[in-house]
Amino acid sequence: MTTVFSGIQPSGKLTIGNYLGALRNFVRLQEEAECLFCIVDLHAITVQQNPVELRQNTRELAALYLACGISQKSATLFVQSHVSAHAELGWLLQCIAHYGELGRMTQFKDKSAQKEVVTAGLFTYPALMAADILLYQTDLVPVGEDQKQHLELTRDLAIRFNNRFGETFTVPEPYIPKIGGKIMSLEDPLKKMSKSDESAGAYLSMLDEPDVLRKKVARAVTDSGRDVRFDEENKPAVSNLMTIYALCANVTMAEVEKRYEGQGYGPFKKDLAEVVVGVLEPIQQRYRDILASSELDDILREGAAKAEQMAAPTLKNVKDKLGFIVPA
Ligand code: ATP
Ligand code: LTN
Repeated sequence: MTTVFSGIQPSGKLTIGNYLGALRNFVRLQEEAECLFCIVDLHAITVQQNPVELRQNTRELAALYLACGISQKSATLFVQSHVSAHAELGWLLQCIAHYGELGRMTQFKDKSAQKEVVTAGLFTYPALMAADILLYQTDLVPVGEDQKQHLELTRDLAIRFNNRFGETFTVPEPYIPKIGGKIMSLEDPLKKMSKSDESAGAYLSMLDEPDVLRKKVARAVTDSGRDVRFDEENKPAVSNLMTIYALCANVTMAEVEKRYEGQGYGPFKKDLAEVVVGVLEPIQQRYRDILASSELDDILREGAAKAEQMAAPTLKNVKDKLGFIVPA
């Protein structure tokens, strides 16, 4: 059976980009594969986090996973710091990764660019991500397009380790949706939609109130002209909105173009807001119910226990291959 692993950082409110690029596909994959989904709190602290907020964001992200349809019966949901094998293999892979290749990661370059303080953890971040994935002999990693380079590094580290020490890790494949792999900002269609954008108008948060979603869609930038036509090069803003529409309404791009032919942007944006609200409102309702219940902590405890068991043989094998002795 195929093994799937993915992780999301508890570093703020998720956007519709996180949902369409990643989470939505997690829900689909859990029906057909052995799935592990992780809340990667160790990754979140590569930039400064407020402890009170981190604790809250972690529980909220767990509730959101469940509200989107991740089920304890079909998948293993857990918090990264609950399974110490992640930090442990993370260190071991830091000693396999090269300084130069980590320095070439564009996410590191972007995230360190405007910062006064850059932690060593932000730099070695991809080695920990590789550990997350390789611990479970993962075949498939569903992520957004921005993670492609990290996945390539993960594959390189697996291959390097296997070549040097003998077959140890499965070499994983990325699973990046062709449509929705990179949802763009509502204010600047050349920038990725990001939950850490300083302007809240740039993203649709999964937990924004319906009226806030409607306002943000109404204010989203469009391109010159008035045709609702998919053309990423000449109409990046409208094409991005059409992508969100097509994915939320489950229709093809051709169908979106047909529906709004000759109507201009106004009616399209009005309907887009309703289509988005239609997807997010039921998730928000379930989210509130789950967050208020006590089942969350039980699910995370059971998830960690299961993940720990699954990770143990790989970690043991890696230590053995490296030449560590077993304590007497
Ligand atoms: P930030 O934007 O705050 O830097 P992030 O959203 O990129 O963080 P995560 O929350 O860990 O970081 O991302 C979770 C998943 O969502 C990843 O698989 C990532 O590739 C995907 N993702 C993030 N932003 C988008 C986007 N705009 N479009 C599609 N997928 C995205
Ligand atoms: N680096 C990813 C989050 C992440 C991840 C993972 C994704 C950490 N570990 C393992 C897939 C598999 C991000 O910043 N979005």
